Amino acid sequence: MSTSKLNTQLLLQSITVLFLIAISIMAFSSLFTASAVTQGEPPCDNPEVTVALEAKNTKFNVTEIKVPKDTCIKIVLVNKDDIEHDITIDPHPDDGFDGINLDVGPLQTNSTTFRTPNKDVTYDFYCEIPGHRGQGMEGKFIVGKGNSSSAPGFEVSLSFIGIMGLAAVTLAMKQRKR
Ligand SMILES: [Cu+2]
Repeated sequence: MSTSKLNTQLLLQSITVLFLIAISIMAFSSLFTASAVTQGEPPCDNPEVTVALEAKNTKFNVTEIKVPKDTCIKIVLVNKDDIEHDITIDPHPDDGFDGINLDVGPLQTNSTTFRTPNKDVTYDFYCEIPGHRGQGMEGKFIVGKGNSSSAPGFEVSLSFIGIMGLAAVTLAMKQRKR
């Protein structure tokens, strides 16, 4: 084998190894990002977006709330009924989201603040007073672009590429030693 051919081969091997290392780092950093989100969102003091809702005749006046992700939200619930209502969003620990549970007495107004998860996702919101959800007191709480089926698949495939990359690097190293 001539020297130039050997050099080209070595260069190609080096490029391949660097490329695989880069992909592995990308995949692993995405795993770290995902685990950082599970730490739980801190409460927020300075709402950037206010969402006002009305409860009347055991109905919410909206069935869809759209909010940006990783944003401090103030939610205001105005109760026009002479019975108690609330607005509940279940906790989603995987997203670092603690959920909300805001009670509002008859003909009262109440508010709370919370930070949305840093993720495009859709949750349900509802009134947890027995029977109210069944009467239609529910809706969709859409964060960012809402649920997208491609995002988790992309992360999984990226991790897969990372693992395969590491395997390829290990193989290349072993072959070099021969
Ligand atoms: Cu209710």
